[in-house]
Amino acid sequence: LSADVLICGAGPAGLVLGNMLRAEGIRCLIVERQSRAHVEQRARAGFLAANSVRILTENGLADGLHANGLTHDTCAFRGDHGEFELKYSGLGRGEMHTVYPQQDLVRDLVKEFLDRGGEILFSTEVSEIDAEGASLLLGDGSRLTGQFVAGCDGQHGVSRRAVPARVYQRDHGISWFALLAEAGPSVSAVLYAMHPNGFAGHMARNATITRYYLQVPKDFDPRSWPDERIWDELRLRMRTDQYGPLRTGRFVERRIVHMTSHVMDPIQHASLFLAGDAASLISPSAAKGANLALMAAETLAKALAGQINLGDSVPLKSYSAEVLPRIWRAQEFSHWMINLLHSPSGNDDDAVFLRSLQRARLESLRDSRAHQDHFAENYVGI
Ligand code: RFL
Repeated sequence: LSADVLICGAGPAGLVLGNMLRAEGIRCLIVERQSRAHVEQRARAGFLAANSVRILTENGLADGLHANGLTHDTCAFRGDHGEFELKYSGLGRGEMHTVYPQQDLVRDLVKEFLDRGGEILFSTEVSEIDAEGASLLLGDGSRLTGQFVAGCDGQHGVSRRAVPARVYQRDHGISWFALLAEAGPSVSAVLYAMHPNGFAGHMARNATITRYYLQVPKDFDPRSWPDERIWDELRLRMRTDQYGPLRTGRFVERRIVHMTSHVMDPIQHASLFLAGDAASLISPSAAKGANLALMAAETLAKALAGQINLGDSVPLKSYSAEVLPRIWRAQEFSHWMINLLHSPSGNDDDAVFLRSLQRARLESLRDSRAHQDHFAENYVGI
């Protein structure tokens, strides 16, 4: 086995990078801890920004997405202020989302990478990365060496440890109970509901699957509530008595997602370059993670191709400086969304103060066209 670029991790970042490198004739090998079946079934993201759709389309990776993805362009905010909708395809840069489940995208990308002559070692764990030597130490003690290594192994991977960087992180102190229900959409918009019990979200995936979120205490046990208890809480927070019922169905996924963010700086060291959740973890409040992963993968692929095929070292040297400002823009918006969607309960001055700010923020978004344009640009943009 030999390759110019060794890629650790077959998520969206590693697979887009691998496909783009193969299109440039660069030999690359992906090492993935999980089995092929596992990565092709792992439900996570769904909302792809216009920039992600562009990257996939320009690189011949969007056939499945164009055939089966659904465009989405409206979000709604519901609370004791009432309800308002923002049709963001008519705001800001006029962009929309394409909803395409991450596991379907991963399945398409794996197939295409193999068709392009790439190699993937599935069910193979990387236990250590040597950034200076451009090599991966595998779980069985063997070693793979290339010219460059791409760390695309997500938030719990090993590549982050091989970069001597500062890590800026923040625990937002908020947890979401993330659910996937076998139920069609109850409203056509992405719905953000604010309630004294906490935030609730509704994001349709397709005609039969809907993602729901419920803000819960940090130590919440996802098995502690029977289905009916969950539906009751969703109905209450989404004020269905006022706005109409929810379509219900079996929950096929229940997991807890803690709102944490981290950014490494720099995201490169010697021959190792990080992309995706390995470089920065973003809270899912604004659905940016997979989109940032694709943005970094595209930038890195071009930089590596420039170096390997043309001997141009400039883009690779400035990879970190190129990508980090875009990561921070997304982090800033995500952080703003967290403050928009969550507020403390209770009646002490501090809680009432923060709830009043939340309300003012919502009213500004409801009433100001300039604010709506700014929101739309950041909500769909990367
Ligand atoms: P991934 O997808 O985690 O892939 C990393 C891969 O590396 C493998 N790996 C290793 N392989 C070998 N050796 C090791 N030592 C390894 N350690 C790890 C893993 O098995 C895995 O296959 O990272 P990548 O490519 O950076 O992609 C990031 C995205 O997956 C992530 O940001 C998004 O899923 C976040 N996210 C969302 N992003 C969006 O853009 N839009 C959304 O609507 C959205 N919804 C979500 C989300 C994330 C969620 N969860 C589960 C946190 C909804 C949820 C509930």
